Amino acid sequence: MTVTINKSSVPHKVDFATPLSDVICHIKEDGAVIVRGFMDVETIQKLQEEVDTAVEKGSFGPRYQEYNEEAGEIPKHEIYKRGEGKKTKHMKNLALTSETFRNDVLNHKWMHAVCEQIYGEEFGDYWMNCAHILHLEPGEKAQFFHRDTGVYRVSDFRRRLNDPEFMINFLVSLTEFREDNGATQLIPGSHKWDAAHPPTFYGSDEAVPAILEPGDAVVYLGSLFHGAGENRSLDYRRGMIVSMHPAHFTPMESHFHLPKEIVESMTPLAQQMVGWRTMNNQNKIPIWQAGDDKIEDVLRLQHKEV
Ligand code: AKG
Repeated sequence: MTVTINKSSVPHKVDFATPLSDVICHIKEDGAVIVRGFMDVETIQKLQEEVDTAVEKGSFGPRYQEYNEEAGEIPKHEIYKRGEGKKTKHMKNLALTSETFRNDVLNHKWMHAVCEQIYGEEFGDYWMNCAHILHLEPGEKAQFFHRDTGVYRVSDFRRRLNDPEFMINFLVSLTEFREDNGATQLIPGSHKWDAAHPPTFYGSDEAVPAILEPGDAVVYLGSLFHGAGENRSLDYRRGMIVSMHPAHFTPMESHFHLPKEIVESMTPLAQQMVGWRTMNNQNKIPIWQAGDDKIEDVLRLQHKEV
């Protein structure tokens, strides 16, 4: 199904005074909304200072460039095949790196009010799927259009128009987002499309850039086709995405509380069963990672020999 959109009016722009019911209507109808002043400029400045060194040190492009292609190690899914460009850095580990992220972002009242509306009735609690800094250097090409929910096969079984949403993303601008510096391109209404792929992977007449001042945010559904734009400017473009999904996608029992020495007496398979190891989805996309690394590597986890 395709939906005709008046490009001049979407995504709608709202602020904290806009009734939440209107905000939710825009998100459900268009798949996205822009909120002005999601964070104030001083807080954005502080966040920038906290993450700057880590972004500087971070590597460009997707991590799978380090994998052995001949051994079939490269994730096959479109998101990873086309993934991040060579002039893009996605910096993870925000809860470790940034006090502002821990204190301000994760407690953001409006963000939680939106999540509560999207998930509360259908799923109960929700939690963070991931959060990254999205940094584009000058000269970066446009990213391909994709759905962030593509990581999870189960999202293909949702009936697009009726079923509850599995992911909502808050992409906050840390610099200006302009048409010429790689503002995220969104295809409004595409969360309702049945297609698993966009009609074209790059460039679309139906796409609109999310133009943002530092501190604004574009809130979009994980099922909306979107991609970073081309950065034709002389400066970097930087944003921060916070992705939320239902707590439903979680085992009933957690094993964080197990003493490490008990976990280390277990086989790798048994460790994985209690959530102490990073896993892969069917396309070898790593899930349940520690930043960009495997949990077992970061924890230097020993295991029982098999
Ligand atoms: C992604 O990497 O999945 C994105 O959608 C990035 C969007 C952006 O950086 O504007």
